[in-house]
Amino acid sequence: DVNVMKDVTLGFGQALDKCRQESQLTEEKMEEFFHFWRDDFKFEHRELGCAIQCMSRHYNLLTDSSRMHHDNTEQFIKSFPNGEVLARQMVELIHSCEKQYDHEDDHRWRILHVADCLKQGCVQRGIAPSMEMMMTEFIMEAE
Ligand code: B8M
Repeated sequence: DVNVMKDVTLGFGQALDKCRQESQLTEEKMEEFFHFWRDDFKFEHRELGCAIQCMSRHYNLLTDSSRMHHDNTEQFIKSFPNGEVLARQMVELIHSCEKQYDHEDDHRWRILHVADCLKQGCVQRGIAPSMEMMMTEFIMEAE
């Protein structure tokens, strides 16, 4: 549900600061990770693919071939409140997105397309958090 995705996004987003430098993702290209859920967010900077790769590695969610590590990703999602309700669905969604872009040899571009595909899949399934929810929670956590 949307609350689970909100928590997973904020948890995953914690790694953005660590990954900014190595990915060269400037604040202009992405201020905070939760902007991912904005309606008008554009998946066009390879630097974002670099950042997501770095962030996924930080949580040990990638295999040696820079594909999703299924078990670790399932456990990661389950580590959030009610995560068990979405974990399998998310892993399946990400995997189907990966298959769609398997021809892309550049890991960063592929990961960027997979992230876009994941977002669209979440929107279709009604589990995408609204920007209002994301911002409210983000501000509450900062206080
Ligand atoms: C891994 C679940 C994190 C969900 C957090 C919200 C959005 C994050 C997008 C990252 C997309 C992960 C794509 C990595 C797949 C590599 O082929």
